Amino acid sequence: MYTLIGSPKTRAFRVIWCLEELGLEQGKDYEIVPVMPGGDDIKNVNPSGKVPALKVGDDIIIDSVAICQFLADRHTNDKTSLTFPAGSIKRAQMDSWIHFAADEVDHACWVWAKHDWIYPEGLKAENVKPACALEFKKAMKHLEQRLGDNKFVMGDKFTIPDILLGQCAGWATGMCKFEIPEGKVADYFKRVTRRKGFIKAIRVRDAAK
Ligand SMILES: N[C@@H](CCC(=O)N[C@@H](CS)C(=O)NCC(=O)O)C(=O)O
Repeated sequence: MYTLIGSPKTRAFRVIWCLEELGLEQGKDYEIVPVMPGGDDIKNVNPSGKVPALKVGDDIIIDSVAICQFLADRHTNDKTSLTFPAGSIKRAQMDSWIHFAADEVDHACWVWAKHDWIYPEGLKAENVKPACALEFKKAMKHLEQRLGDNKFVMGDKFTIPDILLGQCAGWATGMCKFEIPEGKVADYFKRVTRRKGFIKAIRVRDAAK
């Protein structure tokens, strides 16, 4: 039984989506300790107080991307796979998409959030939010170019970066009010968020405290 530490309203949601895509079930295969950042439950396992973390037996894995990579590697089988073998070109290309999601998309949304509601008044800087909107717009252009006519970022196969990008798109539209360009990019996000795994993860999120 895995223990996911972190409220499903945080980046822990990515991990829930990943678990559900892999066919793992809450209560049977994983449980959630739905805490917000900074409390003792998380500080006891991660000094920064950031969520999520995953408890695997006596071990702890910190960081949503590392957790998703671990789960995808461990639970790949004939029916389900969210990744490619380590050392393959496909794996390196998938990893490149993961860094794109983290550096260009997550970053724009997260810095926006810091300068909107996370930092205290004295630390919020003028013009940072419009700069983040610009960075996001550029990232969406790059996404459109790299995606081409593919169904998912790695082609026909749905993989971890699709989870990261799909979750960030929720922040972008819901929290930051950034625009998702119509056409290939909007269609891609619709495809990703219509998946059964996403719908199940939303149910888990909404049922959590
Ligand atoms: N790269 C980390 C980032 C973790 C992170 O920043 N989580 C947020 C919640 S979504 C948090 O705990 N923030 C508290 C803080 O920045 O102090 C990951 O993907 O897990």
